Amino acid sequence: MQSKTVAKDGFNAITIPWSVPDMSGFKPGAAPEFSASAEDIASFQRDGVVVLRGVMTDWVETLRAGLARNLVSPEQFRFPCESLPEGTPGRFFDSYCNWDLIPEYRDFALNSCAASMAGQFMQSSKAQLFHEHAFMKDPGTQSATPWHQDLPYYCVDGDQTASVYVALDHADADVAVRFVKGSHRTGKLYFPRVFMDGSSFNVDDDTMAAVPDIDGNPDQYDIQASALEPGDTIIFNFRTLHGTTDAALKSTRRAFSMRWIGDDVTYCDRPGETSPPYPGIDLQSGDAMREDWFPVVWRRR
Ligand SMILES: O=C(O)CCC(=O)C(=O)O
Ligand SMILES: [Fe+2]
Repeated sequence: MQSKTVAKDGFNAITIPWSVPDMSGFKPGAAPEFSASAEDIASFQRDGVVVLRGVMTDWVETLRAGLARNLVSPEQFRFPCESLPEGTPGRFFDSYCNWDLIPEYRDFALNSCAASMAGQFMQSSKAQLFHEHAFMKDPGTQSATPWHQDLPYYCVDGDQTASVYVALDHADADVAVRFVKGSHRTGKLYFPRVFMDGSSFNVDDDTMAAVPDIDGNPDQYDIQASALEPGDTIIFNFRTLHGTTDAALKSTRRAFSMRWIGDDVTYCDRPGETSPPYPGIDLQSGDAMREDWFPVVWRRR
């Protein structure tokens, strides 16, 4: 049976240290180029989210194999986290910052059209790889992914951001990740939350507030929720609010999210610990993100 790896602090456990990615063998410009439609780019800019059906179908098996490797020995990879209290039905596993350790993730990062996709949707001249985040919920799980924005967890600021989220299983609309359309444009940032119980952290950051009660006031929010099939891909801004309900999962739900940063993104020295933490990054707020740690995978031609 798979043993549970409970991170020391609930999450963000440094099991193995961060190291500068080895980019040997990477050929800039060799990955296939995505061709985003003007209409989809406009939707993404307006809503902070766009769903592209079936565009990563060819990568589903590769990413599933990578996640399987991650799950065989979670402690051999970075930031393994179990987000269900002991005795709760199901399993909610996630892990991040392993693209340089898991060959299948690396293959996707460097050889798929994901970087060009992110670059085009961000309307950026380049796409820099920030990190990746893999998720798995087992059948029977009845635990919401709490509504959150990703930016408040991160040591970056800017508007040209995109996660390329690839669904690796079918998910009914009631258990798939949902988005608040337009929430990336309000200028508001909300405290990051622990997935285990939804509690806020870094609450002494006076630039942020608690995430509002979105499910209690559905009329006030334009919520996008739709069923997903393996290979369906969601592009969303790091500021876009997203989360799930706590409806029981009937089947396994795996997903792979790759985080990309564009031209206007700079380092942001947040008051509390960020997730991921990047000890030794040696940057000041406003500095460009260093390209040796966060490689430029795509440049506009
Ligand atoms: O799939 C989920 O439940 C959460 C995904 C998420 O929060 C993300 O990709 O940033
Ligand atoms: Fe998220």
